[in-house]
Amino acid sequence: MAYQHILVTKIKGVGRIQLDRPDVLNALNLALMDELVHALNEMERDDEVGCILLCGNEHAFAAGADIFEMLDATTTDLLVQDQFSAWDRLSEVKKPMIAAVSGMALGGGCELAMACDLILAAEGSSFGQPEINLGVMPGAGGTQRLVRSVGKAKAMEMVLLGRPITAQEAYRLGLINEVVPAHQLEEEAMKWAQRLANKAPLAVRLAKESILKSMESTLAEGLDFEQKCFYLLFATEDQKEGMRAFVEKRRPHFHGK
Ligand code: CO8
Repeated sequence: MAYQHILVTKIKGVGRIQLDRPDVLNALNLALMDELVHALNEMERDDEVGCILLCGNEHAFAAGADIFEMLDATTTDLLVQDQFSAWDRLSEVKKPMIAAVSGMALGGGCELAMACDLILAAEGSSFGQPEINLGVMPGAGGTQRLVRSVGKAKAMEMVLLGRPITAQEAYRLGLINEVVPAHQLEEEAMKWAQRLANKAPLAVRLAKESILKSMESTLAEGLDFEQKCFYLLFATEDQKEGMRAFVEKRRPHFHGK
């Protein structure tokens, strides 16, 4: 597939997807979301990709869903277009995903970052859910994932008042993992991604699944799931390799088996 709204590259085990609609601050239109899902599906199937890195440009990660596309949409249009199936697919990605945010991550942009597993942000970037100012509300996780990260009070402030927060504030609140100088974002995000890509893929996959499970289960159910995943990993060659490498005092070489 020839992509028009994203740039896709593969660098040392990292599948990098750059949102590329710079003229509209990477507004997420239907075509871009389709391409994103297509690229993610390809990367899920690609054994050489151990981690997916999602980024925008220096001015914007993404300024939200494309308002021009939604302006005249009816409820029926939205139902027929089934836009949220693309977003649902994002939540199902098994490989780890890192968002590298520079500039604005607003509305669907903030929701896209939150659908990733780790978020690194450049100094000066901002996160927000301004949909209320358009007479609507977040629709792709902004009232659900956000509250789980920043708590009810701040989520209410961000969603009801549409007030964005800075990267530093997002870091203090636990929404993101690290704030770095803007000129170091790409390098730092790639370092994190490559580090992740070198871990045992099946252990990463099940650990990710287990952490996400905790958001939707009771503690007892979550602990049960975690234990089953732990047992499962003892069926992998990577478990033997990881522990053997430790006792032999050498670096492990994982193969995802
Ligand atoms: N959609 C379409 N175009 C956009 C968007 C957008 N979300 N944001 C910016 N643009 C365009 C502008 O129209 C402008 O285009 P042009 O140059 O042709 O006039 C260009 O990008 C640059 O924007 P500005 O001139 O406005 O740049 P500023 O630096 O002055 O302002 C802002 C930047 C503050 C980000 C401003 O552009 C803005 O407020 N944008 C809208 C942000 C917003 O409200 N986002 C939420 C959108 S709704 C949403 O995300 C719902 C998600 C639900 C899930 C989706 C599934 C359906």
